[in-house]
Amino acid sequence: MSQDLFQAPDYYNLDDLLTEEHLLVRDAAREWVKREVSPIIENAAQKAEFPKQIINGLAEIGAFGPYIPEQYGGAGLDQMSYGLIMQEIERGDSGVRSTASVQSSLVMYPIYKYGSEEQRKKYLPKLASGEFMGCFGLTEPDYGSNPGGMVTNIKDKGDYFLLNGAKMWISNAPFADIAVVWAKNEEGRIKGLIVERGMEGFTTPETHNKWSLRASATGELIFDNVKIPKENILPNKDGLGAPLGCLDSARYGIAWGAIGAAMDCYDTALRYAKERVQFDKPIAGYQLQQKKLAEMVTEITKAQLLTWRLGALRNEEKATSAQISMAKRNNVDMALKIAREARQVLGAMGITGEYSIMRHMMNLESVITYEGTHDIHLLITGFDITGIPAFK
Ligand code: TGC
Ligand code: FAD
Repeated sequence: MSQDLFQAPDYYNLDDLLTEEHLLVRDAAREWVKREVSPIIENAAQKAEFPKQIINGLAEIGAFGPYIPEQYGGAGLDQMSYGLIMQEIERGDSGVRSTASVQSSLVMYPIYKYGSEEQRKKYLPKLASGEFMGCFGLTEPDYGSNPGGMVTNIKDKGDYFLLNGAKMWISNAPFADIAVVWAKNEEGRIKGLIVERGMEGFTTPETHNKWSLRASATGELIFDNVKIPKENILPNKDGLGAPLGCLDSARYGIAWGAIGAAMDCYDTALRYAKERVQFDKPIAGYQLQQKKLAEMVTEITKAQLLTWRLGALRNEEKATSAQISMAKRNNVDMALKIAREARQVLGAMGITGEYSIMRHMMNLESVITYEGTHDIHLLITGFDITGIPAFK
C-alpha cells in the first residue's frame, strides 16, 4: 500500500465525549497501526500470511486483554478504550483485529471469567504479553449458527477427560499455543476446556484458498482421543451461555472495529475524489460522487454515536446481548456498503492493492458472517422485541 495518509472523520466532534485516557490509548493505537501495520499488511494479505512480527506490538498497545485487570497482565482499561483499540486495529485490517479479538474476548475473557485462580495465573500473563497465542473453538462442520447442537464431546475417564470431535473455521488455530474449546459432557452439558498444543491426538490443519481475511490464519481443530487433565476444565460456568457470553465481548469489539474499516474506506475515497480529475474537474465536484461521500460520513457518524452509547452502557455493565447484536449487525453492514461504494469512487484503481479498500471489502465478507451472521443478529433483535424466538 502507498503511504498511509489516514485522517479520521469526526463529524459530530465525538472526541469531546472521550476522556484524556481514551484519546491517549486511541492515538497510541492509531500511530502504531500507521507505523507497523499499514506498511506490511497488503503484502501479508496477498501472500495469505499472518504477520507474526506484529504480535509484540499488539501486546504493547494493550490489544491483548485491554480490560483484563493488570494483576493478570492485562491493560486494566475500560470498555470504551477496548472498543477504540479495536477500531484502530481494524482501520488497518480486519484480520489483525480478529487476532486481537480472539486473544482478548474469546481466550483471555473465558479464562478470566470462568477459570480457576490457578488457570488465570498460568495463562493470562503469557496471553497478555503475546508469549502465548490462543484460539476459540465453538463452530463445527455441521453446527455454525446453531452451536448448541455441537457433537464434540468429553468423557470422564477418572484421572482425565477424553476429548473427541472437530472444530472448523477457527481463527489463529494454525499457530495457537492453546485453544479454549467447547464440548459436551456425558450429560450433554457444554463445558469449556483449555487444550494445549502438543497434547497427543490434537492437530490444527490450516484452511487455505480464502478470498477474505487473508492476513489472518484460519484452521480446524481436530481431537482424536485427546487426554485433557481435569485441571484444564473451566470450572466456573457451563452451558451454551458460557461461550455466548464470550461472544458478547467479541461482538462488541467488532462493532467498533467495523467503524475503523469504514473510516479508512471513506477517508481514502474522499482524498482520491478530490485529487482525481475527469472532464476537467475533480470527481469530488460531481453530485453523484458527493452523494456517495456524504452518505458514507453520515452512516459512519450514526454508527459512532450508537457505539459510543453502547460503550457507555458496557462500562456500567448495563448493555444487553441484544443491544450488542444490533451494533455488530448495523456497523458491519454499514462498513461493507461503504467499502463497496468507496471502491467505485476509485474506479479501476479501487481493485488494486495500492489502496486498502478492496482488502477491507473482502475482509468484511467474513466479519458479516462470523460471530453470528447478519441474519442471526436480526433474529436476535426480533426475539428481543417480540419475545418469540424465530431461530427454529
Ligand atoms: P438459547 O436457548 O437462546 O440460549 C442458550 C443459553 O444461552 C443464553 N444466551 C446468552 N448468554 C450470554 N450471552 C448471549 N449473547 C446469550 N444468548 C443466549 C440463554 O439465556 C440460554 O441460557 P440458559 O441458562 O437458559 O441455558 O440458544 P439457541 O441455541 O436457541 O441459540 C441462540 C442463538 C442463535 C442466538 C445463538 O446460538 C447464536 O448466537 N448463534 C450464532 C453462533 C455464533 O455467533 N458463533 C460464533 C462462533 S465464534 C466466532 O465466530 C469467532 S470469529 C473471531 C474473529 O476472528 O474475530
Ligand atoms: P450456517 O450456520 O450454515 O448459515 C448459513 C446461512 O444460513 C447463513 O446465511 C445464516 O444466516 C443462515 N441461517 C442459519 N440459521 C438460520 C435460521 N435459524 N434462520 C434463518 N437463517 C439462518 N468460529 C469459531 O468458533 N471460532 C473462530 O475463531 C471462528 N473464526 C472464523 C473465521 C472466519 C474467517 C470465518 C469465515 C468464520 C469463523 N468462525 C469461527 C465461524 C463462524 O462463527 C461461522 O461461520 C458462523 O457462525 C456461521 O456459521 P456457518 O458458516 O456454519 O453458517
